Amino acid sequence: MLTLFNARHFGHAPAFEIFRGERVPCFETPARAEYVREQLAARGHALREPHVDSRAVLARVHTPRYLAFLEHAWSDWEALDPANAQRQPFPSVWPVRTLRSDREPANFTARLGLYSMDNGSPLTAGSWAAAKAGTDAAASAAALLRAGEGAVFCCTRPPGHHAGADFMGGYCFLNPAAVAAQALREAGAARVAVLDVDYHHGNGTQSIFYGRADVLFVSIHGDPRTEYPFYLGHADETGEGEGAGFNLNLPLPAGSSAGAWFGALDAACARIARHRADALVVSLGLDTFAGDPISTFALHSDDFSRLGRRLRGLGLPVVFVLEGGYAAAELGVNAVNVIEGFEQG
Ligand code: SP5
Ligand code: ZN
Repeated sequence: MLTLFNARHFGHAPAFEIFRGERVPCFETPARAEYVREQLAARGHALREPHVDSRAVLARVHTPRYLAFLEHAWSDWEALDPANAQRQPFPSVWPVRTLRSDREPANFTARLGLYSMDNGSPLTAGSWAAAKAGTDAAASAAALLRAGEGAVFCCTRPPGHHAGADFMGGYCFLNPAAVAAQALREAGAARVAVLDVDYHHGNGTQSIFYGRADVLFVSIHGDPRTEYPFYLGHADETGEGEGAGFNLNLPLPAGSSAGAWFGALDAACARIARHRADALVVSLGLDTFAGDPISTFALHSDDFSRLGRRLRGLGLPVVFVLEGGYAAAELGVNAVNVIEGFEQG
């Protein structure tokens, strides 16, 4: 399968994240994309560089003030204190209920909190460039589908599906899956479906399209009562306004088996078929793998081939976007199993 590789991903290499108040090594590492690249090369898949600048479509997915903040966040941070070049900024204050989010404070940490849903998304000097190259890959994939390509895989990091119109979170800064869906719409697809198979609910993507009927969002994920991102992803979230009926959440209890997961996939595929979509975007998180260090589902490597085959059965052009998956050494095999399962149909 034609793969767009985000070569800027390496610039996003945070030194640590915060877990239970302690500094721990990041789960979301550069090695992840490198394992996928190695496996793609070993199994004969061609890699290309993204060729489309996503700037225009990016501004229709994310807000201008969030994009301006993110693009300049690192230089603003460094300008506060030269020693900050060696420090990772983390938010410590957030505008929760009753506090105002319409006014952007001048204080850097207050701005970081305004634009963050958690303190789990470490920002580094190269984060903007890496995330932007990821949305460039997504826009490029949409252009390739318009030109007649049947499927394109975006091998990119950091991931994106937790990033909303104006916030980062869950290791995500910009949302390439949302950019791919929006770019496909602008390239002439009347209806697009987004299927999110990451272990975690794609709260950012859901929120971006929640009021729209042209982009259906379907997600299979760990029940938010116990699993991140906790505050979105319930079955009663079905869309609002014109988007009513165009959001389908299929939460599964932590610890669910592969059998239960593929049952939910059948329901997801039935809803996508009913949408009569012209194209599909798959948020391809592989943290449903039994060996994932932060998740609790039980898919094995051959289940990912089965996932690819099942998606091919929809008969749609597809943009695959890499999302989560933290068993890094197995990530390449699992991702390429989806790709080849799809190709072999
Ligand atoms: C894209 C994506 O998969 N983001 C996931 C973000 C999850 N952030 C919360 C991580 C909390 C780690 N919990 C570890 C529990 C180990 N028992
Ligand atoms: Zn995830």
